[in-house]
Amino acid sequence: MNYELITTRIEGDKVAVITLNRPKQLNALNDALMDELGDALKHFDANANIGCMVITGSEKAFAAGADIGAMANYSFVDVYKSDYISRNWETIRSVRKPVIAAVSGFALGGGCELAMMCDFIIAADNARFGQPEIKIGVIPGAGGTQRLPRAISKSKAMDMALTGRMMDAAEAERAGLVSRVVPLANLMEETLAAALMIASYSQLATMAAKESVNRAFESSLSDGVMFERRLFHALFATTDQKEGMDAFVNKRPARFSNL
Ligand code: DAK
Repeated sequence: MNYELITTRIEGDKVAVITLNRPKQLNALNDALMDELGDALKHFDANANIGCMVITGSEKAFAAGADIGAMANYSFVDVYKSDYISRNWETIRSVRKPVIAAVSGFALGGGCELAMMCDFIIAADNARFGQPEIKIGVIPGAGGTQRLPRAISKSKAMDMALTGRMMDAAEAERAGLVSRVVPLANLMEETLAAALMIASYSQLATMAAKESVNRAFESSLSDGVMFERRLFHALFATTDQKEGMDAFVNKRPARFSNL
């Protein structure tokens, strides 16, 4: 896979790591980068060996937002008629395998929104999150005003979107935006440990867990619980359920086949 604005690698046969790679622009997200990211995500999602993906950036920036220079001269007609960058930004939402964001440095604007589109965020202690679009005369455009209030409450989301201030890693963890904060030096080690653990389980179960948690944001509690119940029932039709439970009963490690 030949990319110019991202790099990819496989860890432990089962985890794909995608690194955003526009360091001089603090990984500002342009159309070409989002095309490459979408392509890599689709490729790894379709790879039967891969059980989990990680998206990361540099120590200084996960991503400092959508590329402001590229957007600066667009008119309403340009962005509305072309459905400005919805096409490649939405790809991550169609990925069925778990995706972890490993965030160090700035995750601002579209960078914060990209991290929130991942299934969970592990943050380095130098991470800083924000939706500063208000400072450049616009508002978040990739779900920031919708995912932030779900993640951190209306009050904090309003504070972030209206003042454009940044939130440090400790505040992000307190607010529930990130699942854990780790020292910068340990970010990849801790993220890979989590990703390898996820990838060691049955892909059928991890995909079902992801689908079911995501349903919580789209349905009533009773509909969501019913959705979960049916997926839970369905997993009893899999070889991996028999293997996982037999392994537990017989005190041996499970060997999942994704069947
Ligand atoms: N775009 C383009 N270039 C950027 C950039 C960005 N978002 N952020 C930083 N850079 C560039 C800087 O211009 C600078 O380039 P040179 O001058 O060296 O050529 C280089 O990266 C280093 O930046 P600084 O010199 O500014 O570095 P500092 O450490 O002093 O400051 C900073 C770091 C992150 C605080 C600062 O760079 C900054 O405030 N950056 C802008 C952050 C921002 O406003 N982000 C939000 C952008 S709007 C949508 C999807 C997404 C979006 C909209 C719609 N759809 C699907 C429809 C998203 C919109 C946004 O994200």
